[in-house]
Amino acid sequence: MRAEAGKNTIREILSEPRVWKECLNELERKGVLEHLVRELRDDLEYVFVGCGSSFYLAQAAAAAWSLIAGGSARAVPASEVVLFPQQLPVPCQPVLISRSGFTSEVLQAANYLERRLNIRSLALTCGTNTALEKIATYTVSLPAADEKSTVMTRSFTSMLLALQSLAATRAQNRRFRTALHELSERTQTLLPEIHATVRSLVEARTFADYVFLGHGPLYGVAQEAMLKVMEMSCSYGQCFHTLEFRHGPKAIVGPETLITFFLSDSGFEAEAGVLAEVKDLEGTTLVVADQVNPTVRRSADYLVEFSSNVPEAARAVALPIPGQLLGFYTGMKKGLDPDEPRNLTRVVTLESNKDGGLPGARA
Ligand code: F1P
Repeated sequence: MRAEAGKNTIREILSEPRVWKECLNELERKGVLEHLVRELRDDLEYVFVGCGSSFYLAQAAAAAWSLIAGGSARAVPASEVVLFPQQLPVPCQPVLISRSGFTSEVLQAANYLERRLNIRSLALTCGTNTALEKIATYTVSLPAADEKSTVMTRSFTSMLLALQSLAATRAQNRRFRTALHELSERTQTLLPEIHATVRSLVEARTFADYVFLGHGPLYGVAQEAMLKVMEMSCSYGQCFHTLEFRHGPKAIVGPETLITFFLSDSGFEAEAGVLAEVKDLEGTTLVVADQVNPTVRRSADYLVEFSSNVPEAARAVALPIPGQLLGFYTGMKKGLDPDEPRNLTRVVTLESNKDGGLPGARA
């Protein structure tokens, strides 16, 4: 294994709270969000679009958007926009998310929305001079959150943070925008403890497979945690809405399966019921929450408790960190290099077909 294995990825994960603050300050200094609130439609359904981690980010953002700004919102993989455009609500307010700004499916979706449907879209990226910004009507870029690594970590949380701040700006909720700054400070303080908890979990135990559970904005967070473990450690991961786990997937529970619960406020009691059942079946549990009660504490083999005291939706920005660290240290333990994940490239670009669309896609 490279002597420098994982150097970039761990540095980028541990920089997240500082980078969040940098991004928020930059957005506020330039008045970017206030301008967008004036330009974007507020009477249409928001459709968040992305691929891979950026799709899971879109899922978390869509759920948080409804909680913070009200109104309906959904997340759609960019490939679905291209292959099944009929499912899109038209008109809508699209938000296209892509760290690189060069992912082919996202570019295809942007072209379809802007040039076929004549819809003005917002692009959110960490790149500069990207292909995406040449298509989208509006672009927000967060270069401070970009990564050298293939896998997305701080770009995921920083772009989610920006979208939450946009939602709070639209809702004229100054308290929420302040809470996002407080979350950055709280997470900075807690980071060494989170780091130590996850590192000791991986050093102490080896698991056959991984399950991640969450509801609301934390479902997208659970999806992303699953992807981090798959990408960085080549392990088998699955993700479900927490209460959905009872409807069949619970059959796989055993000591060799690590089941991570991202506990919400809104669903806390119901989610804690699933946690108790998993413990009764001798599953191994990692609980990630803001605050827990003694019953949940007893059912948590491993516990990350943020005690952030910020609104529930805002915490979705910080809760991905334990999942990122779990993927990182599991990969390192297996002798892999998280900076160079197997089979992956940093950007997925596809040759267009003769009509300029995705290979195999009808024009
Ligand atoms: C999204 C993405 C990542 C994945 C890998 C390839 O890219 O699919 O989610 O981890 O890095 O790219 P982007 O559209 O956000 O640049």
